[in-house]
Amino acid sequence: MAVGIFDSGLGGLTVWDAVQAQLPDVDFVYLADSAHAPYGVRNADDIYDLTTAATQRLFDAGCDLVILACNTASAAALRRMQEGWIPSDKRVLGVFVPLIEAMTERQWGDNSPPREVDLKHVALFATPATVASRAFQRELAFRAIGVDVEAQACGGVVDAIEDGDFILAEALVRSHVDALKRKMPAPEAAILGCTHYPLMQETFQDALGPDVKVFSQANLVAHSLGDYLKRHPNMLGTGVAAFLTTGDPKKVSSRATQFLRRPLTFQAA
Ligand code: DGN
Repeated sequence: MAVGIFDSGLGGLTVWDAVQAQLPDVDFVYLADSAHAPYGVRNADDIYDLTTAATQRLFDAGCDLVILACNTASAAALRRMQEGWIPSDKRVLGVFVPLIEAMTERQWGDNSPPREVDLKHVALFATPATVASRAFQRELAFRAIGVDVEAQACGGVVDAIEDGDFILAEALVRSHVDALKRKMPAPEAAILGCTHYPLMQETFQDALGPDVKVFSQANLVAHSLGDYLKRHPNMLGTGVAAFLTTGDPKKVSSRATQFLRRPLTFQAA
């Protein structure tokens, strides 16, 4: 049994990278829906249709557990998928829960009423679709009260990263951080609410300043999956990974190799 990891493009590789480093005995199938990326500028129905199709592809590839390693898909599609689309013998997890658990220092299964947390001023950096969905704020409100979340839609950053143009990506990140600071001058913490952004984490931290705690999802998701697998040891395999794309495998392999700075070979999905 393999764990499926899905993203519209290459951003989910930051999650896969952290997960496989912490869990070397798990088999993975990674699917990049490169033919339809980026999702961040699409409407919610479109994102739902693409995300269910990609998840089904991962079920068909033998994955009983699929991680939507994409905030845009988690925000626009996961709740709707959980309302009856997911077969009872499969699990689909998003990337918000581990982040909110870390921010609020409480487990998801803890269903006590929302309570005050230490963080009061939080910046959220994400794609336009994730920001428009307000899904992060909605999920956070189930757990915490009194947190002021200021969201900044970071248009263009995913495209620049997917194109391998890190000079443009850095300039865009700095201008989005400046725009955020005009709305919230002194955030205590910042959330990188897009799985592409860990690749720009140093730039975010530098532009925000050393006192801002930056939460990035890759390690948090890995930690949370590790906990899950401790409870489901039957899901352990031999550490094999396959990489699929709906785009051009040659082009995607070369971008992915540049992205993670080690050779990765994608096949047609
Ligand atoms: N990595 C995706 C996310 O976390 O939202 C990017 C989505 C996109 O396609 N723009």
